[in-house]
Amino acid sequence: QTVSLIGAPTDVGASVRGAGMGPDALRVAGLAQALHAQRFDVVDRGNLAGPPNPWQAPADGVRHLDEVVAWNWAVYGAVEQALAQGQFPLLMGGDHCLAIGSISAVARHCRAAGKQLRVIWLDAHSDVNTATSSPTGNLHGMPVSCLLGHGPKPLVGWSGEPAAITPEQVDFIGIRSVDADEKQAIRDLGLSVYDMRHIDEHGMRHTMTEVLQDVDENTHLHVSFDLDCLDPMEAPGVGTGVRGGPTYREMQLCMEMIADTGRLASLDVVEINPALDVRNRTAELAVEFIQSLFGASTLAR
Ligand code: DIR
Ligand code: MN
Ligand code: MN
Ligand code: MN
Repeated sequence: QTVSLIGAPTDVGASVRGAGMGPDALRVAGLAQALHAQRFDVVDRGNLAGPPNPWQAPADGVRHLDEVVAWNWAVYGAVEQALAQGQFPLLMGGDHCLAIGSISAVARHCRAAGKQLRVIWLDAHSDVNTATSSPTGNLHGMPVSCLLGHGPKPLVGWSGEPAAITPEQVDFIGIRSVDADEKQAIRDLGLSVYDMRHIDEHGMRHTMTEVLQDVDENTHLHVSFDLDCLDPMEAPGVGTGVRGGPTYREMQLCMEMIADTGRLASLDVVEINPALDVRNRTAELAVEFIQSLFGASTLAR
């Protein structure tokens, strides 16, 4: 299959600058070459264009709404086009607000193709704030709400339905930072949050077995991979790191178990911040995990 690399170099959804350099960090870390070595065809579509970061304070509870809409619209179009061409869209962010456009396009595609969409959200944060609940106003903390139909109006309904996904379609892994009102939202919506305590108690293997148990031939698996999911000891190049994340080995197992389903069909790799990184280590780490997601294993050919 052909993997379509889509660069979205922006940090408009964040309040720490630098994630806009993520796409080039992944290129420099050899993402295309790594996938090519795994015998995938790779097309790098280059970077999407969008507005600069105006660096303004939040208005009505959200920062940079117009810019976030513009960037997501570009992402939506590129992901939609890749899927229409039968390619695998790999979004290189950019901050996590870009998952709104990416997953909205995937949801629309799945409905047209009669596929069952499942989203795996790998993150330290639950990203289910709204304009009223958010303590920061940053839209990278709200993409899940937007996808569930509860975001600011201009960011909702892009999939062609009021909500791109329902709460049953998303599982969160690695969570350890949830704002006060997000806790209530998680309960009210009935979201499946496998937090770090769950992973501590049950292990990554059991956790992923639960998450993947009803994936079948008709499933389209989308992974939305926020690099701050990892422990900051492993991945220092992120804007909002939280200690106590999965180890390198735990995350590798998570990726390998997803790969084993054979159903991974689209991917976001977001929140790499080269301005805070150590010799591009976080992008290099991301490339290793992406290789595992695409089926690399120590002993299999
Ligand atoms: C925080 C941080 N919960 C917020 N969110 C982040 O701003 O809503 N998400 N960093 O990745
Ligand atoms: Mn996130
Ligand atoms: Mn995060
Ligand atoms: Mn369990």
